[in-house]
Amino acid sequence: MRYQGIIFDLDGVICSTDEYHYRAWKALADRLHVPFDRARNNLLRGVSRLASLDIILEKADRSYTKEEKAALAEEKNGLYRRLLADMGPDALSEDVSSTLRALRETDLKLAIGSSSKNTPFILRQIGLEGFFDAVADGNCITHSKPHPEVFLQAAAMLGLPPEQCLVVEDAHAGVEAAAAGGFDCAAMGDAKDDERASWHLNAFSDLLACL
Ligand code: B16
Ligand code: MG
Repeated sequence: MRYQGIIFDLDGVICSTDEYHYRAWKALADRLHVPFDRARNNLLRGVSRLASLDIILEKADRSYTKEEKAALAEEKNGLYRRLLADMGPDALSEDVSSTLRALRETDLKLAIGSSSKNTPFILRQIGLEGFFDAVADGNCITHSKPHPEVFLQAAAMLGLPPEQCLVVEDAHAGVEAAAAGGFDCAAMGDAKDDERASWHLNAFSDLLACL
């Protein structure tokens, strides 16, 4: 096999929680009368919660204090977690579920590398708690994507050097992070055509052909 390990982004790769992020940010932006649409939402993929809020507030007609921003980020997270609470194992597509099962049958080590602080909650909701060999997420990093920290941590937890791991990403910030860390990247979704990626996936299961 070409790789010894795979590091998966979570939102937009394993599950479609990217849609819930959009709905929660949209509700907040509407309340603040700040223009926000799906194109702008794509700028937030892989970016931390507070950095995402800063991008949204670039279109605001006034400035916000640090305290106000903290409260707004908390408000969005409350909306988002309410959507997550209604999500169950059926949120995992058949394509993702069967591919993960096939990968688990190989010797490959599997990890999550996500900017999200909600990663443990999401993995529990979709029935993948304990499935991965390592989970690096927003709770254990100081620099969010496009910084490579989360992927470097995941690789270290797997005991593998970056060049032996493949990162799977749906965000341009994530593809950039993978490249900065010395990882090969398989890009899908919004980032599918990113030229910094080694592989371009139309479907999650296309991953099996990259190994
Ligand atoms: P949270 P990923 C990222 O997850 C999302 O793509 C991004 O939209 C979000 O702002 C970030 O997590 C932080 O999420 O507010 O739950 O801590 O794509 O890196 O799995
Ligand atoms: Mg993502």
